Amino acid sequence: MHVDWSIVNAHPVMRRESVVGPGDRVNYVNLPHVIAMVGLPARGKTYIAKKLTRYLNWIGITTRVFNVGEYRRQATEAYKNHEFFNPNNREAMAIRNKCALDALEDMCKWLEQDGEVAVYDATNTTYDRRKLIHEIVCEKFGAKLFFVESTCDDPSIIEANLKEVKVNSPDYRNRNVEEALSDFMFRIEHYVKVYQPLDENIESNYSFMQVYNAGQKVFVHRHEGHIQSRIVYYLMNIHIIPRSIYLTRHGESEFNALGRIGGDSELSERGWEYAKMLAKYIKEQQIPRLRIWTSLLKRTVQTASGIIAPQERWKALNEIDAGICEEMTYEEIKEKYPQEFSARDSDKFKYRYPRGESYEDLVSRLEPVIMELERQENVLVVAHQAVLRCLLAYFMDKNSTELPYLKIPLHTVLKLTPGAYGCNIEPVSFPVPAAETYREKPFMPGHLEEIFHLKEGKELPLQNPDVQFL
Ligand code: BKS
Ligand code: F6P
Repeated sequence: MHVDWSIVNAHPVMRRESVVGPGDRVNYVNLPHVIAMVGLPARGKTYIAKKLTRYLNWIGITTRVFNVGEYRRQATEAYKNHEFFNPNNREAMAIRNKCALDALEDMCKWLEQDGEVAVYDATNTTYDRRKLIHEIVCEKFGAKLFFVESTCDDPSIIEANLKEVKVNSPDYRNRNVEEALSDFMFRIEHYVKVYQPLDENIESNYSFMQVYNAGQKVFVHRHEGHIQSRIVYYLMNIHIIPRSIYLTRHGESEFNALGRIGGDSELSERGWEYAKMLAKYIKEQQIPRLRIWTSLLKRTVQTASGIIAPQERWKALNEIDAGICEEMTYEEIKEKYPQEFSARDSDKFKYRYPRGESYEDLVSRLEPVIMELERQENVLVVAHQAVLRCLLAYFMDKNSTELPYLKIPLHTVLKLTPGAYGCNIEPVSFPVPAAETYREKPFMPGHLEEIFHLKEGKELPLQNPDVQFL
């Protein structure tokens, strides 16, 4: 196959000057990484690629998927049938090879500019193909390469995959389910004929991991460095058992009503009202093996106190530490520390309260919570506004600019149900009024809206029950 080597003449080793200031997050990625998927169709490669990418972006590593199937759909007319994937179809093979190389080229270009990790989502099922990837990615481009192979012989998992994602593929837009399934089975057969699983003897110099039956067994060969071990650890912890994760803030606290941030106040009367309704709702739902997680603060413990289910307390779920601004209103912060107040508006994700935390700090503190949530089945997390923004950003794939402004109203449960390629979110609002604690990003840093001007003892206005979750 002809390869245009000019695309891969950059030297990423030399290009990255990392300047780390005090309090900056350490940059774990000094060489760009390529994660190349391996496996037959319908083995969850795209699932792993997307999910892993969402995780790495959330922990602050700039990651992107390059899906060769999408290149193929761009490069060809509407898909006809599995004959396109017949290895003896020379015309189609030329198109497929070109798409594979185009995606590799774009991937290297992206890694050269701003990317840290690229996930190369294709079948990559032959020794030759992996050798080519290794030559381009490692020898020519100088990036690190890690193959992730998914093998699966559990018919029920494969069937779930075919029915959840393959029949909905753009390739089968105008086909019925039976046609799509039968064509896809033939498509898999074309790959089975030429499939060469990763081999620790033949490909002994590659770094790779193999996952059998969605994590029943894992094999790791020559893994190298921090990122690769994080990836192995992450993939060892995920599962595909259907479940839901319920997120809620505590009921309205005394401080919420007064517009004060942080602290450890008790629930207000309305907060207790919510706690009762929440317990009733959870009881009615009859969620199997439900576990309840709260923070160590009184307001979350009180909110969960009426729920009959095993409970765990996590210090990691405590609200963002506002340092010298703890227990103040936004108005007081603006008066006492005007520069701090507007600095926070300028970069809310990175801004760290003096002697306190930033949202970025929160994400690191919550990483073990996310990992444990991945391991669990049904869980209700009772936590706080800033903490839940971080958790929701992980599940809904929101970036660090959107994250600190996500809307998490009081007295609302967000029911998250993981699907094939992302989470479904269903807000459940409860008819108990509560203070409006949401402050939008102002048009000018440091500007404080009228509703937050609270004279002695005055309370915050109430949330508008109609426009709660957007
Ligand atoms: C819809 N899926 O191993 Cl660590 C349904 N299908 C199922 N074989 C999937 C994806 C979308 C996910 C996995 C998998 C699969 C067939 C598979 C999977 C693979 C590895 C890991 C976790 C899940
Ligand atoms: O106002 C309630 C609260 O949970 C405070 O304890 C916390 O400091 C704040 O929300 C976080 O929200 P924001 O980052 O928007 O100030």
